[in-house]
Amino acid sequence: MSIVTCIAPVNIAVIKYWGKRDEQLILPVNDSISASLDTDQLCAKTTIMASADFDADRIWLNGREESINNPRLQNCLREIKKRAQLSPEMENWKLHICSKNNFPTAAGLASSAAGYACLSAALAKLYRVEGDISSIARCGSGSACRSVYGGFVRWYAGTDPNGNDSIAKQIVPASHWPEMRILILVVNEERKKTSSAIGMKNGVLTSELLKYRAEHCVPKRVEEMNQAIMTKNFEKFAQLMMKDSNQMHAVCLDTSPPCFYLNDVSFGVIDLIHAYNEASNRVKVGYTNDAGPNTVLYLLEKDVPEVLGLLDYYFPSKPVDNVEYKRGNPPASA
Ligand code: 2P0
Repeated sequence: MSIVTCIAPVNIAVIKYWGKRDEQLILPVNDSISASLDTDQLCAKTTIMASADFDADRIWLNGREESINNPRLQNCLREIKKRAQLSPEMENWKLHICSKNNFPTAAGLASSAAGYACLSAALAKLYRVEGDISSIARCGSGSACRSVYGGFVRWYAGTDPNGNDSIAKQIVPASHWPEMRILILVVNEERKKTSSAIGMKNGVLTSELLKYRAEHCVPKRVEEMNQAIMTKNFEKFAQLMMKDSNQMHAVCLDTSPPCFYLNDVSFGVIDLIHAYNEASNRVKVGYTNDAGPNTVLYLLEKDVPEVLGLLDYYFPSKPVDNVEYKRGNPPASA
């Protein structure tokens, strides 16, 4: 029997992926950029056992058996086998796949990104596939291709209809900007009403703003963000991130039917951050929202105590099931 284990990080986009140019191949309409969180805090862990003695392929997610016929999972398996030099032994393998997240579902983080990145890395190790595996992770979930790398990562949309150039590359490792901190504010633990896949699909079909954003806004913004990261220009970084997050949610409103991911608390946090930055006469904190109400803050380590105090004053927290609450100790660092 062959056994491999891998871990992969959660990533939080600072320039958002929103919209596919090809639903089947999971090819995006625009480039995106994210930071991967430290894997010692938030990650997916996947173990794969391969043996000719198993009766069938099987998969367990967080201890529960799921269908192995999930089309996205099958896409990853097919892609890896296409790239592998299959030995006669490998040809006969059946796989038992166990994947676990070390973060609570209550944190509202997309588990599919870390999960599919991890699955792809583990499959690559098992089948001895070398080279970039971000395109394999992408076949599972678009944002998963960014979780293949640590630090700041850019997913290039590419132009090839087959998606050969739609891959992720690391911009810089986390060590480039060690002062960067990420706070995840758990506003609501409920599952979102509209999945991001449906929200994006409806957006591509109905939103003119989505098309405008992809063609006229993101290409320039993504270059500026790249530069802000390279030069560690926090103010520029935060401004671009906030603008891009708000534009993604404007696209969601411009979609028919519209998708509402933010709630009153998310808007309250956004208002507070703008008021705080204005009172500070500089941009000390940036925020971003994915397809849900939980707001993610990016800030520098030296500003963490003050910002936590501010949040505690305006949004006194109540204990959340399963969430380890670390006051004065940021939950994640890039
Ligand atoms: C992102 N999101 O860039 C954006 C911002 C959510 C908001 O990528 O259909 O789960 O699997 O490709 O990757 C969530 O979308 O969608 C996402 P699929 P995915 O992080």
